[in-house]
Amino acid sequence: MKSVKTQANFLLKVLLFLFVTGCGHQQADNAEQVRKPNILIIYVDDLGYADVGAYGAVGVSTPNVDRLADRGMKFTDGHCSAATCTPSRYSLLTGSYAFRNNAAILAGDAPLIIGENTRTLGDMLKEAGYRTGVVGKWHLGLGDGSVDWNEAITPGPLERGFDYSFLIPATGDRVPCVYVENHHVVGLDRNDPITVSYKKPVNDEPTGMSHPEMLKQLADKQHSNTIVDSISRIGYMTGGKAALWKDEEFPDVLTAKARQFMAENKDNPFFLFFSFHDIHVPRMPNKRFVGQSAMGPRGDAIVQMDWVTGQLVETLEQLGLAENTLIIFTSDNGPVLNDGYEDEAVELLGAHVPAGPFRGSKYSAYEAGTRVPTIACWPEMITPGESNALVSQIDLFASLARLTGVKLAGSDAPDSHDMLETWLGRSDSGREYLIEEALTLSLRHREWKYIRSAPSVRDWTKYKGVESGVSEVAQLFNLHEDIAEQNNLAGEKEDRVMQMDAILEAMIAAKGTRPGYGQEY
Ligand code: NG6
Ligand code: CA
Repeated sequence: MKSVKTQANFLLKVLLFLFVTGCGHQQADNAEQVRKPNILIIYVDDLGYADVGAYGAVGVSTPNVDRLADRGMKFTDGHCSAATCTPSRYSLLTGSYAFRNNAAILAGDAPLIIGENTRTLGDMLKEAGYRTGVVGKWHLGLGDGSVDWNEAITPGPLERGFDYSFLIPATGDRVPCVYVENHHVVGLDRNDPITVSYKKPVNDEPTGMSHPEMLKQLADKQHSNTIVDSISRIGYMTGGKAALWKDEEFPDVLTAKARQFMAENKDNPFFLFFSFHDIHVPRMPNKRFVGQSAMGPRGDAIVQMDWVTGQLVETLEQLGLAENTLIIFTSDNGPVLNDGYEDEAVELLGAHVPAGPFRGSKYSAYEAGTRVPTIACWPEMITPGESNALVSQIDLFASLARLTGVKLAGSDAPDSHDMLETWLGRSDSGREYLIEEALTLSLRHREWKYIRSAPSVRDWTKYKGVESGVSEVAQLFNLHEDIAEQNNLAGEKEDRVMQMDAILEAMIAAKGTRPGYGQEY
């Protein structure tokens, strides 16, 4: 039981906060009266629903993430917007469904896919007076189509709403394997320029294909191009030897950059998008974490991720910012075991079930593709609890706009709904409709899940052990009765299928679905 004093304090804060955030046009002026919270999005890569203790992990323990869940709102129906990385990140940062921009997994030399006239979460929070930074995996493309890694790399995050960036440009398994800080590759020797190609080898150095004996982990064909740090990657690169990263240093390098950003901005409200490489392949945890789980590299990468999460929270505590920082902890897509490297993720899984009670995985149209751990922790303002409301990362844009007193205009965040009350645990009502993007589109409507039929399944899903969820017939599930999507009701509920398909079509055809902009869904 909370003491009367704590309850009174809490009530006072809530009243003050409601006054600040809920008074329409008065917002901007009044917002000055209360210090805006710092906002830290902790974005894990490929983390499944039950890959952390708070959501049922058994093969690994995650005390730091669990502590966030204990102290915050834990959502059981929280979603990234797509079952792969680039589209989810695109939606998180733009509040727009990724299909509107054909956003799909990008090569490491792809141009920036966020257009010049698209306002990002960073832009919006800058307008609210925030200092904005992104540290970690980007995977939204860089440059304008002919990126030269030896010159200023632009446009990138700095041209899209961020004051600071320190990036793994694409993924850990894609070249170029160098960090990019603001506009430049870190530690580049001008006499050893970088060349990157996704089409053909750029030198005659060994590849994973030609020299598997040089590798720490064997890889499939797609991941068997240039070898960097004894790991073969997707794509070819040469040069930049002094700048090449070491995978095992990711946790320390990224944590240090995040710490520095937070410390430098401790007197401003700041927004930090901390974007993990963990637990994506190649899973190369630092030796401090090797053997810390029962599941080999995939589990050890989860332990590493948990440690970094703890470091971020500890930094906030040391800076005296922990109470007034809103932390959103979540993932960019569901779990996958075999994603191209032989790291025994399948063999050492034991009783651990990465997707929890849900069917599918990363890439899949079934729930596990997008239903991911989702925690909102803000000690000053959120009362700890659990919520079953349907929430999506796509709504963070509009929700944080209201939180910080920014009015969305015109085509900003076209699919983002203001769900602030739900994110803060003050309302139980979730999204009425939500599109889930995978190899096909699905529509959630309360307990209903409709998966649109699509013609073909890609071959790679088979060898990865991924259930794509794509079928040549429509699928309809009642998630209240059938959480594991086993019983396709499409045949017996044709009316509902037609209705949901029509709504999905209308949502696709609309220029947006945000209330006040486009067709409201
Ligand atoms: C795929 C890679 C996979 C991973 C993924 C991106 C295959 C055969 N290969 O092309 O290993 O890199 O892209 O993952 O699937 S994501 O989390 O960034 O979307
Ligand atoms: Ca991912």
